[in-house]
Amino acid sequence: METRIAGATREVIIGDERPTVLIGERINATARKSIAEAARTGNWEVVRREAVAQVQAGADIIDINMNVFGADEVALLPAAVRAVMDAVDVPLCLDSTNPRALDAALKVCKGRPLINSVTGEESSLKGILPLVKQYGAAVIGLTQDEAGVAGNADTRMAVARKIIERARSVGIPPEHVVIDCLALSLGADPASAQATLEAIRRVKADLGVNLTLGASNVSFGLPDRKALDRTFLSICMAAGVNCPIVDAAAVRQTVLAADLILGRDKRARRYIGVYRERAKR
Ligand code: THG
Repeated sequence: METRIAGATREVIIGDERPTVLIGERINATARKSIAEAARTGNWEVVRREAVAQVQAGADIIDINMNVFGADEVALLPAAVRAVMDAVDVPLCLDSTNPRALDAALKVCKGRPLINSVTGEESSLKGILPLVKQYGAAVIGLTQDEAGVAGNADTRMAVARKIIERARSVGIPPEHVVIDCLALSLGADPASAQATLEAIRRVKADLGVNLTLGASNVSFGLPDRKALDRTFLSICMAAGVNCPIVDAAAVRQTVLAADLILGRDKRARRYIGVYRERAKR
């Protein structure tokens, strides 16, 4: 199955036979103080620079999260979209659960973005899917619902299936739905990574859709986070994740290596190409 995402001039195709697509996570006002501060003060130069740096580091799509406590996301999200589109031409991933903020951002966003995200909750399905349909966008479906983050692989599968079916019922094809099986902190529950992996394998085998993951969630509260993140990401890629949400600079080498090992980099073209580029600098 292939998911086509597009920016103003550039298309990105997500698919199992293809190199892994990296969604750059660093323009996130919820997770990063420097971005929250830039958003609050309207310092969009910081956001533009972060977009350029991520694309140079290998990000294929740029995630934008403008959910700052006490600020107006309906104004900030479209402003950030404009800033990022000024700086780079890659497709965007609009990271918001607020339908009004998404609608305002979709109005100014060029190409076919990814909306991040919808869940299995009724209110989310009703609020988000009509926007996905109206703008011809693609959407990330999180495997969580009214009962919370779905615990085992069975319940996560059921939520994924529900989101895909509901999307289909309003005219959104399965290739426009990318599922996130949700990584949780290994520190909080040592069994959580295996539950995520099992869900990834099941969703891939039974539903065949493309899969994203915010893989760095596994390392919260643990030492040597980078090693844990990289190792977990590689294992998730082998299980079926093909468009993770990541710090591109931190994981690029791991992803290039894993793609080569997993047969997603024919004749090692990308692996060797990136090495040659680096050697020139
Ligand atoms: N799934 C989906 N979307 C997501 C997530 C997911 N979006 C948000 C998040 N999870 C992924 N994005 C980020 C962005 C930034 C950071 C982590 C995840 C980050 N974290 C630093 C840390 O954890 O140490 C914060 C420190 C700082 O201020 O720099 O940077 O799972 N679909």
